[in-house]
Amino acid sequence: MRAYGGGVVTDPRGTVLVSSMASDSHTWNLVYLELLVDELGFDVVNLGACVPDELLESECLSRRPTMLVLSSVNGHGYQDGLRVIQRLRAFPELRALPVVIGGKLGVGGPLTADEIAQLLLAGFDAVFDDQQNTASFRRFAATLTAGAAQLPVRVEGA
Ligand code: B12
Repeated sequence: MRAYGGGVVTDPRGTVLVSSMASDSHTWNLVYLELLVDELGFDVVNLGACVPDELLESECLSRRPTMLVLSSVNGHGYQDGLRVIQRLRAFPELRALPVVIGGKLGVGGPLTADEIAQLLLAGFDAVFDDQQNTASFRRFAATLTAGAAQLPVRVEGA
């Protein structure tokens, strides 16, 4: 719950999950993102560092967040991200969930255009490699509506 100019609003823009992935133990990137997302008016649940894929999946399924923000800075974000997004998108309930990834995603400096395209093709809605400032992330977050990710999803074969 937070106060806005005299009024009190409960869960105004929904909950955003902020998380690292299994291989990454860095934490200040997550603290930074938690503050940034909070400033944008969302409630934030920060899952922390070295989050196993299974925990990420169960948290998304149980909390049904407005967005999942993945951060990685150890250089393995590209590989971790490809694996994680394919696992998440395999759940029909999570196919429409906005999922973004950012940080220092490759071991050789910024990702190539081809690598970014692979992440998008695998299911990410946006990729924020370190060359960008936060303006593009803020613009993306501004387009989100609480509950949008919970619209009914067509289950193939149903
Ligand atoms: C502190 C630190 C550590 C600490 C972490 C302690 C902790 N509790 O966090 C320790 C010593 C544990 C560590 C370990 C390692 N580290 Co380290 N570490 C750093 C260091 C010095 C600072 C990181 C930091 O806290 N920055 C402050 C936070 C606020 O900023 P940030 O992490 O840069 O994130 C910013 C952006 O990336 C962006 N961002 C991040 N995520 C996202 C997500 C979205 C959606 C958006 C929009 C933006 C965004 O926003 C943030 C603010 O601008 C950096 C070097 C540096 N000066 O940056 C190396 C660095 C990240 N580490 C590095 C490496 C290689 C490692 C190790 C692999 C070293 C090793 N051989 O063991 C291990 C990996 C451990 C693991 N399993 O992950 C490399 C990664 C290189 C790469 N990506 O190719 C770096 C860059 C050092 C370097 N120049 O080589 N590290």
